[in-house]
Amino acid sequence: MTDAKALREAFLRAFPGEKAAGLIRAPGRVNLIGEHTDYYGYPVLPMAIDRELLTAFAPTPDGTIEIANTDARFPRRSFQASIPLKPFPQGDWANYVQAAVRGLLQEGGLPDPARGFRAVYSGNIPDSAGLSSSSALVVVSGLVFLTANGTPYNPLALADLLARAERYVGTESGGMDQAISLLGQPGKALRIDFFPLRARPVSLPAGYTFVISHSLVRASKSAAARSQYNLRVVECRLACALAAQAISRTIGRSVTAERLSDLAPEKLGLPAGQADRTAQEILGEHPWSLSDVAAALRVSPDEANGRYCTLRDGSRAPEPVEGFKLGKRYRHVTSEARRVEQAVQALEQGDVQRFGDLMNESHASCRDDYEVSCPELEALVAIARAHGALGARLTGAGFGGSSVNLVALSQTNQFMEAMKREFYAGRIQEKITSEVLFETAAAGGAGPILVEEP
Ligand code: NG1
Repeated sequence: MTDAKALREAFLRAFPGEKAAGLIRAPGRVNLIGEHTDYYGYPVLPMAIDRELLTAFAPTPDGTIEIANTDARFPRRSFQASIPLKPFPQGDWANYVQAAVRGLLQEGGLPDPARGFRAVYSGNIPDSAGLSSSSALVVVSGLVFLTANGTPYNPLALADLLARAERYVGTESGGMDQAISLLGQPGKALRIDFFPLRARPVSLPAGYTFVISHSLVRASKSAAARSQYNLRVVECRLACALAAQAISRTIGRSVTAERLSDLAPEKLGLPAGQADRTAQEILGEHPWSLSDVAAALRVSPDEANGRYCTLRDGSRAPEPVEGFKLGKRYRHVTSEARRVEQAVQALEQGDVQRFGDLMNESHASCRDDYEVSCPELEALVAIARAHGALGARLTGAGFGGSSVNLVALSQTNQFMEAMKREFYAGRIQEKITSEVLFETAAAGGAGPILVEEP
């Protein structure tokens, strides 16, 4: 249910005698290209989608935050708009609301304690699908909290703040999702750059559409997918330290790099390819143990563990049995960053086939070098390409979730039928719904959709 009238009624049922003061929406997103690049400071190219999370809310003067959801899987919760906030058990939906509230109390200039709110949430973004339902929840909650306190905001600064805020939930994520949810533009993708956050609209080709298809493997950020995601972040921190050391040696001056994008040739003032070759040479193709990395960096394994493997919550990412695959991870991130540049160029030149080819190359790199695909996603992209998709790739963090397919508008129906027949029919008994297979259009960013008299 994302109908505004129905949501106002749901608010009345959840909070009898009270009337919603306003409605706010935040869209999900699909990332077209630039996967696992945001947390290293490299660009991404997502678009906001016409699936959204909607909330009806009213401020509370006493700082109480009380939230309900029209989806029965998400139980009613309440807490106070004041630090410290006691988190709910891991995986609880209210933790995402708390993340926004905590972020704004700590960095957003809101008084502590602040005014709270009562809110009913309702949405149609499939969850655990790589479509950022979690960030839509953080963004919409942040906007409700700001509105309840009458605090104005700058969307770019807010996107930055909410990206940091969402990390409280436990993923060492980048800033793509919150930015696109807040800044999305109808009919456009956004090229988003980080450190500092910037966004530039890129027109999408007329006569084509994006179809999203779920692999039926849930990519839940509260489970195994989260530790895999965090492990990739750690691997790239290790790759970055080793590469910076090797590049410093080669060019005879010390290079400090906080993230892989600090080693981009234009930042180092080096000819294209030189730093990359040095990095690739030191990282090699072999897996690394933590003690190998520590020895190469001339620090103790304990120090390397503390410095590079520590996650935001203070825990340490465990060393994988098969070792850290640093060369492969580095190659994915740097080649994907180049593909984003080329993809933007292709779109600007109206070269749709080139854009599709880059989507396919991105998928191969996510599968072979970053190792975030799975058999179901492989089956999906193969079927998609065999039935007319110009480009088909996993989208979002991977490990399940969805793929995104670039399809000519004239072939959409045929394409969807083929996907139903060849992928879904053998896997789901019930009706194949628009939860798992749907065409989407680029939507506008989050904001109020209606303000009623309080
Ligand atoms: P998903 O899991 O698709 O919402 C995650 C990260 C992004 C980005 C992508 C991979 C969160 C909230 N978001 O997106 O920042 O790193 O993976 O490109 O974890």
